Amino acid sequence: MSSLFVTFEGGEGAGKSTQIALTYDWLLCLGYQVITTREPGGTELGKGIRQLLLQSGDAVDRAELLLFAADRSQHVETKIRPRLEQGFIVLCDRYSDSTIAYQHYGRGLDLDLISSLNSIATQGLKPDLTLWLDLDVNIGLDRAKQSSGKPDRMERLSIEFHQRVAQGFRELAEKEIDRIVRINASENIDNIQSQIQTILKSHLVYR
Ligand code: T5A
Repeated sequence: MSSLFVTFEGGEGAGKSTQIALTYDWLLCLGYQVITTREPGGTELGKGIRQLLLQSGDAVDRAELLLFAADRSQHVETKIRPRLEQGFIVLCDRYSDSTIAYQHYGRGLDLDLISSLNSIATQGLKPDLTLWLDLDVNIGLDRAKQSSGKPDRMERLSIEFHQRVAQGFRELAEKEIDRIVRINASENIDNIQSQIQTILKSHLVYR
């Protein structure tokens, strides 16, 4: 069975975790070997980094960028790549597109710097498919607030920051039309899942 690396991207509260869980169950029922994982926090080391990134308030922008890169480096080498080599389908909640959207478009850090760090951290591993859950920023932030109760460090940033992030995902999707597929995330949960299954079926057949 051939491997497939699928990333889920989008703004806060876009529904990625919800859809990853449903996609995992569906693929498992179809008999595929599949794992779910996330960034930041997909490894033991990453869990500590996640805590620093989302709960501590004092990382400057470059320190934040380096922490996301460290998390990704550990994640790719110890979890994602080994599972892909074993033929698994890997469903990953956020990956390098999030760094471009949040740290470049959102924070304003240099794109070349981010691209270099992404290459170091991923060692060239790109997703086969990226599902971009596109949702109005205000709706997403409301949903995230309702589900978690207490907003994390990133969710507390200004609406303008989150609008820039959304613009980042839009531009990335325009540039990478062969890899990034837009999903209308304002639909209900079942409709979104059926859009995702339709897209994935063509990838599974194709492989
Ligand atoms: N980050 C990450 C960077 O800045 N740079 C990077 O390089 C990386 C990798 C991660 C933070 O780090 C930043 C981005 C983030 O700010 P996180 O906690 O993982 O933090 O944040 P999110 O990925 O945004 O996780 P959320 O849980 O907030 O959002 P999800 O997973 O997109 O949404 P989900 O599925 O949890 O749904 C949220 C709520 O909405 C409901 C759910 O039931 C839930 O209550 N919901 C719906 N309601 C109505 N209709 C639907 N269709 C719904 N779908 C879900």
